[in-house]
Amino acid sequence: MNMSSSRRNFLKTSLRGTIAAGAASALPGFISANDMTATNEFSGIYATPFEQTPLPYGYSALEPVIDAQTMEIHYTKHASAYAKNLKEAIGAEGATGIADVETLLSKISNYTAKMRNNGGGHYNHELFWKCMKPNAKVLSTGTLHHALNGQLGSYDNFKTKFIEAAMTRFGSGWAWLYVDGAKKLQIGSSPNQDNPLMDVSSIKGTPLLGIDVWEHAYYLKYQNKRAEYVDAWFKLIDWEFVQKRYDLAVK
Ligand code: MN3
Repeated sequence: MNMSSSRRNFLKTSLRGTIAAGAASALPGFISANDMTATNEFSGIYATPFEQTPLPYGYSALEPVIDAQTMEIHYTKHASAYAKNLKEAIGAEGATGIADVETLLSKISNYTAKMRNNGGGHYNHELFWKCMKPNAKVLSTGTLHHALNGQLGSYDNFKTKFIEAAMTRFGSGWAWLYVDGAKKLQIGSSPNQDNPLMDVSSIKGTPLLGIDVWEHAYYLKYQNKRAEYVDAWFKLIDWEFVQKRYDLAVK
């Protein structure tokens, strides 16, 4: 790439960021590029790319809670299809100038059901993989622990409510811990591949932690026993990652 084309690309990228920031900043609880510091950490957490990123661990790493076959099918078939179909919709609907998935979701009402289902599906899975890790530690200190105790009563109360959200979501969907427009912690669920970033969602804010309760996420090992899957899933939560998201969401 010569100097002038690389400068053109730089300007194009900067301009996209500016437009995206302006469009997104009006939504409650949405973290826009305006709020981004210069750190890559921030953009890595709140500027999801349109391509599927590598799974941060092997397919068998989350056993025995999630079996290797489920992980492999989930990542290479389901999640990869969302990313592929999202790319198609972006091309077909002239959305190529949008900087990141968060910005797209904040104005998803302007697009088709294909964009909504696959944009949400791609974002939700990219977040889901990162919310889990092998040998995860429990949350026992820090600002998020403090906020869970202060705003939701206790960690145990948070867990009870989160499980309730996951269990009462009829059919397929997601349960969330998220930060609303007033920077308060909230628990809720969304149908299908919707999430709190979407302008069409009945719950709105910045997701911190999400669990996939589609049957494809657990059926091979747990069959119809969603409650056992959700309860076991708590052992996998990467609280250090969720803590980082929380700190950035409320600052
Ligand atoms: Mn899934």
